[in-house]
Amino acid sequence: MKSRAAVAFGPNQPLEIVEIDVEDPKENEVRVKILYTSVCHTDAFTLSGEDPEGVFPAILGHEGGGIVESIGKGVTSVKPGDHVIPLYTAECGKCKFCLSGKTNLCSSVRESQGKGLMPDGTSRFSYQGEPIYHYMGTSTFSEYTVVNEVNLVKIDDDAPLDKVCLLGCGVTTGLGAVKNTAKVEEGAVAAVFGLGAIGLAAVQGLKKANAKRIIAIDINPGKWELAKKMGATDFVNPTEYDRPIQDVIVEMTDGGVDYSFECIGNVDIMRSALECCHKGWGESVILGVAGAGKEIQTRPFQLVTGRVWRGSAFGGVKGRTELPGMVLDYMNGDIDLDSFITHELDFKDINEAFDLLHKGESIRTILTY
Ligand code: NAD
Ligand code: DAO
Ligand code: ZN
Repeated sequence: MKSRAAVAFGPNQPLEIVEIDVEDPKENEVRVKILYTSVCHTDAFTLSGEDPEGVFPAILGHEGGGIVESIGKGVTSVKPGDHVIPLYTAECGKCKFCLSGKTNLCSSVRESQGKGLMPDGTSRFSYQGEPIYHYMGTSTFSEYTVVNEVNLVKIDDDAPLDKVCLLGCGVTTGLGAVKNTAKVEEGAVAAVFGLGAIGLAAVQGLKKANAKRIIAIDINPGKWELAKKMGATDFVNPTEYDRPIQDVIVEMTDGGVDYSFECIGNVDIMRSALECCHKGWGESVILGVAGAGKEIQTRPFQLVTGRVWRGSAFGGVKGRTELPGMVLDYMNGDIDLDSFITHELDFKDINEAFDLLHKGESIRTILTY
């Protein structure tokens, strides 16, 4: 079938809206009509050419919501007409990882997904007869996309897809990092570095966990207002200090925070986030995705003296199991998604959504097909 898509033909080029061909779903695959998508910093990161797994031409996009159009042989968990959210973190429920009870990473389609292909080693997308790569198992920047059944979760039919599409990445990641990865307890003192959607969701998660103090750190003070609305209690702009920001935070907190979250993708700030943690028990969670070849550094003594460094992908959330409940939490008012939506645009203006993110003017832009 024909589909409108925003194709990334090469790194650092604007996306081009073209009409592509989308094949029928094969065995264990589902074709989804995407109704809404938003743009996450990870899409911008891959488009920049810094992503070691980035391949071109590709159809990016991993925060979306839509309706099942057709299913391939063997698909049992969804049917045409179901409302769904694509998942870049698959959940097969059967692999060693899914059965471990220790991680949300699933190995079932990992290899092909990382290559921008479906498990049979081919793509379902083409333009003028040439294949176009998939992205993160989701490719929500196409009106019709094909995903593996394990990369899809059915949600409540009454949930507004133009809002709950945000649970496909950023908000779930921040909330989950606090609840599942750090397991923050009541009364904790925490610092969040970077107040985009991921960091703001971490702030929201900390508020839900009844953290006593939530220190919000960003070089863009335009982010304070939303951070405050989400529950931040203190605001720090690193550009106002001429000494390491970890020293500032350690002083503010009588020795350091119990938990910190790096939500930027900057390896220097990852170090600051670790080193602002309290000796003996402070834990730092890396959420930001750093560029190809970047490495983190600290003195081993920081770990010897009890600080812990962790990382979190999709907030440790198992999408097919947990997302339906999070959608209901939004519908019941227990999760705020609306505050993240700073802009709404037509899908054809997708490059403007990238510009808004780069300029720090948006948190999330909802694009309507
Ligand atoms: P964003 O661009 O909207 O937000 C980043 C924020 O960091 C901005 O507010 C910016 O002003 C701030 N910032 C930049 N440099 C800073 C510095 N030196 N000190 C303090 N603040 C600084 O991005 P986003 O969509 O919220 O994504 C954030 C990061 O999380 C990205 O690296 C993205 O790839 C990653 N991510 C990870 C996961 C995961 O599962 N781990 C999921 C989604 C996104
Ligand atoms: O299973 O080996 C693996 C890799 C899974 C990739 C997880 C990526 C998480 C961070 C990327 C942010 C996506 C928006
Ligand atoms: Zn994302």
